[in-house]
Amino acid sequence: MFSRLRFGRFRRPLRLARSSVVPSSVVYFLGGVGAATAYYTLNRPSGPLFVGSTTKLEHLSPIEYGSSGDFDVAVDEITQIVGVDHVSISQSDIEHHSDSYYQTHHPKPGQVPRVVVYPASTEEVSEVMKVAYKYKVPIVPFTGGTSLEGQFIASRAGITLDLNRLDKIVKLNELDLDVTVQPAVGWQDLNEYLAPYGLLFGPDPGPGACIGGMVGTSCSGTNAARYGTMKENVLGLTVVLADGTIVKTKKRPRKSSAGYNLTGLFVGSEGTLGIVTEATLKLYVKPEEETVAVVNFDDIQQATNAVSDIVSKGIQVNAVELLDTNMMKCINFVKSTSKQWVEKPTLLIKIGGSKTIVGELVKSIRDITKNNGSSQFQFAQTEEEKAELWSARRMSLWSTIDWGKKTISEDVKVYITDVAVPISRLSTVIDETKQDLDSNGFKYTIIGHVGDGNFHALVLYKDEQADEAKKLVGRMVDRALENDGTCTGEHGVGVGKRQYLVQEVGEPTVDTMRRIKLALDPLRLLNADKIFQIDPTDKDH
Ligand SMILES: Cc1cc2nc3c(=O)[nH]c(=O)nc-3n(C[C@H](O)[C@H](O)[C@H](O)COP(=O)(O)OP(=O)(O)OC[C@H]3O[C@@H](n4cnc5c(N)ncnc54)[C@H](O)[C@@H]3O)c2cc1C
Ligand SMILES: *[C@@H]1O[C@H](CO)[C@@H](O)[C@H](O)[C@H]1NC(C)=O
Ligand SMILES: CC(=O)N[C@H]1CO[C@H](CO)[C@@H](O)[C@@H]1O
Repeated sequence: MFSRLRFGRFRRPLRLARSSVVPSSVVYFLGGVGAATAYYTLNRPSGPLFVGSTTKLEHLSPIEYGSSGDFDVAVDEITQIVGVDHVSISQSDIEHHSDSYYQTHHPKPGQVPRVVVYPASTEEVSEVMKVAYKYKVPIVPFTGGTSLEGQFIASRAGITLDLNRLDKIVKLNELDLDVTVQPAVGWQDLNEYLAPYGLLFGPDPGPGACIGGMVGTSCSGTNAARYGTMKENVLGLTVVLADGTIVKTKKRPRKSSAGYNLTGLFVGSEGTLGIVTEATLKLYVKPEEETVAVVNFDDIQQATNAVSDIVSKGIQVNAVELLDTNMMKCINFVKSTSKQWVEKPTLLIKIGGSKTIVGELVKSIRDITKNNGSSQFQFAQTEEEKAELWSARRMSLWSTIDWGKKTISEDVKVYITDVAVPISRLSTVIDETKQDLDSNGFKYTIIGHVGDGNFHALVLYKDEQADEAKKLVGRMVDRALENDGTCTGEHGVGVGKRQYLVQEVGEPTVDTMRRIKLALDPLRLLNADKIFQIDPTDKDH
């Protein structure tokens, strides 16, 4: 009933047991002075940690981090590493790293970082993690803070590692169409830097998002229809693991069959497996011409049918965004653009390529949308109008909130949903969702990256409607899953969608993820409680 395994860089035995002779909790202790060694003793009935292929939640015992004395010593040692100016306990820093208005999941009282640390290099991050590992201090990595599912909540009130000093573009390889950057480079700044070279980087999530967090959530945005999501755009990563080990997943080849795809493992891991300190990204040549068509329909079904048709005919658009009637009303209402728009379901379609290709594409798209009942097909007339149009789309969340504040109440809340389904199912799912929202009296807007079958209902609600809103979101997820979809197309799981992940992929799959988590982060230090539960006492649903 007893097995011995070896693990970790210290090559000390990992002891596993399931007899009732040992105490009932996982016992961690330091083997020798400063040696960061973990002994696990488990006596949970269903078996120890590294027996079998997966790790169920009930196999684990409650997490035990270092004492508050250990924490203080750790902060002292970390201060030696990064310098006193780069360790903060100021109220504004703590708040900035605790929550944001538009997250769908907010921290509970006490779920705030005790200290915010700003390292300056991969080596410093590694040294900091060695200390964190030694004293068992929980760590949350942070870059732009724009994630939406509670991904950066300091659920264990430890250290938040803000990577904003790692903001350099390391190397552009123009001929190879790739660039290596540090994690705090923002996607907008990166595109500004690339513009003079005639190049671009595809993924375009929330304004202010940075590469580190974008790798974290495997984000996408309006451009995914053409350039793919973060998953398709990362060639290699430098990652600091929980014990401070630095790994580089790949060099820069476009393809490789060399071993496990560790790059793919870290993309979308939400800071739970390692800290990204460098990323090599794929770039694209900017299209010679790009134009934006604005197409109105009488109902949303026609619009989604048209998109389905465009996609199934293999017509390459650079982006295709759906805005429902409410969203168009809202843009007009808050005057986010100087122009007034037709208040009908609208597709914004970005069409790009060489001059001749654009001409051809426009013709096909005009035909398809017309055959599917479009009532109007217009182009953005000028560069400014084009820019304004996309900014209206980009501002849609804030416009919706603004609309809610002015028409519902100053302290209105917004629930941002993110389901994605195969494109042929999109109209049904949107339709049923709208009916559900309307019949329950919610105000909302819908925007969608419909080329990818992904849409967001931005549901406005008052505090007293919170439970009802949650149930509604649950039904929306059920609907997406029944239609072979996912609970999150691009925002990730965080804390908010953990139960939906289980519903979507099943227990054995989540248990496999949990095994990978424990293999790389045995002390459960890195962004604890995100994506799935790692502590049986965590009942937060
Ligand atoms: C107005 C608005 C619009 C948005 N639109 C979109 C959209 O269209 N598409 C989309 O996909 N998303 C969208 N988002 C969500 C958000 O922008 C993305 O989730 C983005 O990827 C988060 O990046 P960030 O730098 O803000 O990450 P953060 O919020 O700082 O972190 C996100 C996660 O990554 C982890 N992390 C951060 N840095 C690192 C690192 N160096 N190494 C390892 N892990 C790390 C964090 O611990 C956390 O789990 C939107 C958000 C807003 C507010
Ligand atoms: C590995 O994963 C990355 C990131 O998800 C992806 O871009 C790449 O294509 C994958 N590589 C291989 C060889 O599968
Ligand atoms: C539902 C519908 O009217 N779909 C039509 C969209 O347009 C294409 C032609 O481009 C038709 O084949 C579809 O029937």
